[in-house]
Amino acid sequence: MGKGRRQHEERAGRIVAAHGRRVVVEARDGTTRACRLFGRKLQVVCGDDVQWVEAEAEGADGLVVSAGTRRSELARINASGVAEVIVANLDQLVAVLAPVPEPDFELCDRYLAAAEWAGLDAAVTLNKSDLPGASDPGVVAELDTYERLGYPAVRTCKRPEPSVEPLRRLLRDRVSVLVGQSGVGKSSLLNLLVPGVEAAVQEVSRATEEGRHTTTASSLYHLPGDGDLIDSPGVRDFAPPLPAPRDVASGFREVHAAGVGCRFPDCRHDGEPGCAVEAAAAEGHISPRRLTSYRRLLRLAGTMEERLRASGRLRRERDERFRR
Ligand SMILES: Nc1nc2c(ncn2[C@@H]2O[C@H](COP(=O)(O)OP(=O)(O)OP(=O)(O)O)[C@@H](O)[C@H]2O)c(=O)[nH]1
Ligand SMILES: [Zn+2]
Repeated sequence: MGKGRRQHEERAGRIVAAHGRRVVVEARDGTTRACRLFGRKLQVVCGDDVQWVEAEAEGADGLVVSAGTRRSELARINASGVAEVIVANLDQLVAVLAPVPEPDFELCDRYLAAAEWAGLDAAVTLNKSDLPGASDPGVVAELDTYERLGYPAVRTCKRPEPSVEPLRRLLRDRVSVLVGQSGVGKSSLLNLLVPGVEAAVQEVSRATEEGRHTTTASSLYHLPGDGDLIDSPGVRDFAPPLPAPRDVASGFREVHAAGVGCRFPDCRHDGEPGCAVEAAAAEGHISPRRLTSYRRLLRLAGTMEERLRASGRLRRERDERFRR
């Protein structure tokens, strides 16, 4: 600490690891401290900008005293079925697909929609590009569809020679997460992108006092060059909360764009007369598979809304959050 600096001077920092109320703060000078949160009301997640002070607190070296306004939030549905924010100040979501396990494009659509609802950039990577299934015409066609919608689509693999450069370029200068179904190779990609990540994970476990083999903390890793990756078991294959049915379309770029031409302003693009989305699909401008994905999510959102209404939990705030 500099000479004459007051012990309790507030300093700016960023949450680079969080496990409940045990966090690691990175100060502006790049040094990190295990910290606790001041007061019961304060809640932070990985990626939050915070103010902190040096202080001995429950074995930690500092106290986080306040959190700044977030430019974005990524939420998931937790085990109790409630939406909770898991990452703050994210720029980009990268959906990871692979030929094996069989690619779940509907899940990929849902992640891309979650990115749209949260106001994030999104991209797709087909990992395990060394496997023959990576050039399957069906897979190639789906990647083309994503590219035409404006989502960058790259290919990566860890074998026979690691190839992650195209993905690295996408991650430059941004804070990103890698998401996707189990087994597509997210951990393998993280290991290739962040040298020494295993040591970093152990360091976080120590700082947040987790068991070494039960790491559930989320962590922010700096990429060589510029850019950051946030990773945690709760983020990798998170279930994105759904907005109210009328807002689902804003998660599908092509449906949202075509929807301005529908006869009814509140058209849900689900069989209504004069639906411009239906017409665009019939003319081949919208992928039938994407439209099916949209409609499945629309129905799911309807079911969720009814369930929430029945339990009296439907709140206006939730609707506001997804409105664009
Ligand atoms: N052929 C091939 N196999 C890969 C590649 N990347 C990962 N794998 C294999 O795929 C399997 C799953 O990889 P992981 O990195 O554990 O996948 P994950 O997405 O992190 O899986 P979860 O931890 O279950 O979420 C492992 O057996 C890897 O060795 C690749 O580029 N090519
Ligand atoms: Zn319509």
